[in-house]
Amino acid sequence: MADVPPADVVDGVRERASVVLSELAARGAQLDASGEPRTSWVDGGQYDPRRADARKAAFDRDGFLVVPRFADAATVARMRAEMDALADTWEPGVSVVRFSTDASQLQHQARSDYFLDSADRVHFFAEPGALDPASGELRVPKALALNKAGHGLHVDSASAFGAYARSEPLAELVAALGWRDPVLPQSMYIFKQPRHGGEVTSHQDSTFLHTEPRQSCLGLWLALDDATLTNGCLWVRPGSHVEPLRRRFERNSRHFGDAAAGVPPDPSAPQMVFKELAPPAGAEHGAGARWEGALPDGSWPLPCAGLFAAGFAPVEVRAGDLVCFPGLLDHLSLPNHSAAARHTFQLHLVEGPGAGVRWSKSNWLQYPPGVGFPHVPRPACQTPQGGRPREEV
Ligand SMILES: O=C(O)CCC(=O)C(=O)O
Repeated sequence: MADVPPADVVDGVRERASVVLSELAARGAQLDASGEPRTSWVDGGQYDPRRADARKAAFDRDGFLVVPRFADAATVARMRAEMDALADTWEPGVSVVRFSTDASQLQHQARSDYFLDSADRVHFFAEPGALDPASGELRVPKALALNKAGHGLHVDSASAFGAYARSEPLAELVAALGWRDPVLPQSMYIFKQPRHGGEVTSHQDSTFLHTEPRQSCLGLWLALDDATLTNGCLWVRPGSHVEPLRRRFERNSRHFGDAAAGVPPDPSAPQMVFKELAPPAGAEHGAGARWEGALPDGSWPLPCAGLFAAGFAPVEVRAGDLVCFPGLLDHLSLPNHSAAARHTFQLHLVEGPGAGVRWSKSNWLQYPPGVGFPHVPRPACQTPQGGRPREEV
C-alpha cells in the first residue's frame, strides 16, 4: 500500500516552500540590482551580476539553479527506454549489492569490489527496502528493486546518456555557469522506487568527488519523472554552497596499502573510510555538520518542519527539468512512500587539467590507468581563445 499524506498537509508544505523560494528570489533580485560583486563558485573570480548571465548570477548567489524543460520528451523517453533494457540484464542472484547513504554505507558500498569496479561501466545497486532483511533476497520484481545504476552511463557516447552528456545545450550551460575545462567522472540513474525508495541523507557531493587544489564538482540532476513532495524530490539548503567541505570518502590506505610509506595491504580493512575535515583557518563548518550523513531532526514525515527549520527548501520539478548545484551545497531527498516512481539521471562533472584542477587520487572512483574522463565539449558559442567571460571585473 502506498502511504500518501493528506492533500491539505501536502498543500501546506507547498505553500510554505513557495514563500521560502519567493523570498529567496526577491532578496536575490535586490542583491543583483545593487551591483555588489558576485563571486564565481567555481573559480573564485568576481563579476558584476547585472552584466552576467542570469543563470550564473542565480547559481553563484543561491547555490542552485533550476532550468525548466532542459531535456525534451524524446530525450527523457530514450533514457528511460535504454535503462529499462539495461536493467533487464541485471542478475541480482549474482550481484545484490545494496546502496545506502545512512550509517550502513560503510558496510555496503565501502566493502564491495562491485562498487569500486563500477567507475567506468554500468553496475546495479539494490534498494535496501526491496530486500528481505533475513535472507537478503529480493522481495519485489527486480525492475522495482533497483536503487541506482552507475557510475559510467555517460562513457558510451552512442547511448542516450552519453549523447546527452556531450550535447550542445549541456556544454553551453556548463560554460555559462563558469566551468572552463569540464570533464565527466560520474553518472547515475536513480530510481527512487514507488513505496520503498529510500532517502538520500544530507551531504555535499565533493565528499565523494574531491578535486585539488579546490572543489569544482557540478551536479546536473535531470528529472525523468515529475519529482514532488510525496515521491522524494530534492531538498536543498540555499546559500550552503559557500560552507567548507566537511568530510571526504576516501580509499583506505590500510586496505590498499601504501608502498611509499611502507604500509602493506590489509584486505580485512574496509576499502573506503570517511575522513572528517577541519575547516580552513579562520572559518567554521556550517550548520550541515550537525546532520551530515543523516536527516535533520523532524525532517520526515511531511510537513517536514525540521527541514524548513534547518534552512532547507524542496525543489519540486517536472520531467525534463534540470537542477544544477555545486559540490559544496548541502542537499538530500526524502523516502518515496507514494505509488509514483521518481527516476532521475544525474551527471557529475569537475574541472579538468586545463583549469589547473586535479582529480584526487584517493577518491573511490578511479578509471583504469591511462583512461581519462570524457570531456564536456567546448560549446560552439565559446571563443576559440577561451577568453574570460565578458562580465568578469
Ligand atoms: O536523487 C536523489 O534523491 C539525491 C541525489 C543526490 O543527492 C546526488 O546526486 O548527490
